[in-house]
Amino acid sequence: MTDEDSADDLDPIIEDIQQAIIDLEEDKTAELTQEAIDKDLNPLVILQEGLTEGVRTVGDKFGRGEVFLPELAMSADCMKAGVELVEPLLDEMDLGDEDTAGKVVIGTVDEDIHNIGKNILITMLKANGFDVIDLGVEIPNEDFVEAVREEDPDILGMSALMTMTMDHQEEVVELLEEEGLRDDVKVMVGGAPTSEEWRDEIGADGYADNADAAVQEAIELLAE
Ligand code: B12
Repeated sequence: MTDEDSADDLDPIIEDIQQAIIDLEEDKTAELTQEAIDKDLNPLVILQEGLTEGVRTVGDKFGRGEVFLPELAMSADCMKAGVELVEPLLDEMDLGDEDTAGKVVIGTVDEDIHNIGKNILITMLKANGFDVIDLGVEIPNEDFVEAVREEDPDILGMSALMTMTMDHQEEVVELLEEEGLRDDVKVMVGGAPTSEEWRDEIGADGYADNADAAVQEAIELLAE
């Protein structure tokens, strides 16, 4: 994203998109997202500042006990309705200058069903020339290790959206070490509770808090 897209001068429609999700209005979210697309706004801004901020606000309310699971599920539906419209544009975005072709195995960790962010990341990785194998959600630690052994990817990506599931990322890194596979693959972690500190603590190689930063990071890791 460029400086022009900074939070200070966001198009008001971006806030309207956030609000439509906070109000749990799926049709309105889709309509406003389409309007933003028609206005030629940067699809990453629509996605990150509009849709993602909206769904995270509902997530925060859920965390504070102000809304419950049905509302959380409705916010996910709103998000998906918007993502569906933005996704074809992400597909056309090529962020890197170089030939980035590398192989990525990615999945959401065990006991965790969140996949919206992972799927957006996959779309953007593919758009940037990566060959991506999506293991899906609730992937047992051993299956990540098995996939590294069988597919020999350049990068293993693990998504974890909950504090109670992020430990699986650490366990997979440990398992890779035990199996003598750790040096064969770069490990990237992501998802709401993760951070650069977490990456360092568990001995992973990469972390990013959104999909375009994740693609940049993947490109950099492959250049190492
Ligand atoms: C939507 C949502 C749901 C939907 C998920 C639908 C789906 N198909 O994914 C539904 C309603 C099903 C759901 C269920 C639950 N949820 Co929920 N959910 C959310 C919410 C609101 C948004 C997540 C999301 O889609 N964000 C939008 C995407 C675009 O952002 P993202 O996921 O962060 O992904 C981006 C980056 O993180 C990064 N990224 C993501 N993955 C990766 C991987 C790599 C390798 C890299 C580099 C980068 C990267 O790039 C992505 C794209 O930009 C979050 C709140 C939050 N703050 O995240 C709660 C949240 C994650 N959920 C939570 C909870 C508790 C649950 C439930 C346990 C609720 C329940 N009582 O049943 C269940 C989980 C069941 C399970 N076993 O997994 C809590 C977790 C609390 C905690 N600290 O652990 C949160 C934080 C809400 C809260 N504040 O309490 N949830």
